[in-house]
Amino acid sequence: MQGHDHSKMDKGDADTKKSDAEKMPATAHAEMPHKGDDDMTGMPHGTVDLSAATRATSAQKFAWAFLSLVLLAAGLIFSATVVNLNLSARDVGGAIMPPGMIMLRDTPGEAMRDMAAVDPRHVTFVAPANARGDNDLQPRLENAVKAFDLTTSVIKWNILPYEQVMGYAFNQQIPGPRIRITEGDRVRIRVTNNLPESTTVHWHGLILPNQFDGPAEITQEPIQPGESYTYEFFAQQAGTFFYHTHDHVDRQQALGLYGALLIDPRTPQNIPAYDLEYTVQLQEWLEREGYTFPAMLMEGGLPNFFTINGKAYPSTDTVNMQVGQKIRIRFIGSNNNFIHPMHIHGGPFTVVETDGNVVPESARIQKDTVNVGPGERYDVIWEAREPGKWLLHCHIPHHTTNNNVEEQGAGGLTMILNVTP
Ligand SMILES: [Cu+2]
Repeated sequence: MQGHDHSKMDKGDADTKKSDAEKMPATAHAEMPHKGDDDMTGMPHGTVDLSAATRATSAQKFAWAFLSLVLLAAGLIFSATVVNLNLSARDVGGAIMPPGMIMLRDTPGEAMRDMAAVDPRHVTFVAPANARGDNDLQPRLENAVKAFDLTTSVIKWNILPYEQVMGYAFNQQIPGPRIRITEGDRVRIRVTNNLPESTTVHWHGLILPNQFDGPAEITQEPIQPGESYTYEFFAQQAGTFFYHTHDHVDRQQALGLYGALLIDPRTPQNIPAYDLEYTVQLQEWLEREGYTFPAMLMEGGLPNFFTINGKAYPSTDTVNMQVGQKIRIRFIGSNNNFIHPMHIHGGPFTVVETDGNVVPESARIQKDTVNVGPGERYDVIWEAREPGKWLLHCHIPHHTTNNNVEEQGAGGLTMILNVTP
């Protein structure tokens, strides 16, 4: 078509258009005789063949292929300097990582699995929105041994009416059920693991045979999914203790695997009298876009929700008291990451027990704030001196917010001691 007479072509075009307009089928025009139709291509008249002009030469094709390969190689080399390309789908397939997690080329798949979100497909129970944790667990008597059953599983749990997390739970509640025994009891606790990963249980602070202490791979084989392990010991202490996972603790305890273990003394202890008691178990949570990640002090792992006994304020309990009454608060450091300076408004309390040990009268101190570090317990007795709503809360203000928002004056690690005259 090169060298085609444009005036002729234009004329032909005009003819064709005219013919089309005069009800000729569009396909028919190729057969139409055209005056002066002298091109050698056999192309329908009026069509311009530009293929020769746009067709790539071999040299051009080679250049593009070479450039593509160079860019691909550069991309791979750059990626290999930044991320770990050795990871396979078997290592981290399906893992959802927290936003902000730093994943460099030396980040192993195990670290990613450790920080990954709870897989929603592993949830086997949805707790009612108003369910509470820390319920009394009743023992069976087996030849004078108090026998308890604990079962781990993945559940959905409301920390607020509108905020549902996916947690690891003992007996489908967070915190796990309260085990309350008496000094001198022999206890047998059968732990069945229904988690997607292995676990164990540690009896924090107790004097017991080493094989029942719980550290995975150190004193026992981890309890594999679907398997059980029975712990048995004699309670020779009294006080406030707790139990928690001791296998991948940074993940599992941060997702809810802990519970109170209270041992009452066989004979009265030398601590001041009190009228009520309340146990406070602390936890940090990381919940983003419907996924629950184990909160931890790693980039991307910082918590945005905080709970007392599995609930964030304003869903925490309110304790009703009367002026003159005394309450024993048992603070349990079931929190995994932060030291929480727990403060009570309305006057000082007396620290009567630390880590399950009675504070001798001569060493007893009064405070209004006590730092509850991970693993620590503080038993304090607070007297209701004035009527009103007295706050019990963490004194790190971010820990008294829900996803950085205050609701009804507070959030997270806050609860109310409501004192009437
Ligand atoms: Cu705090």
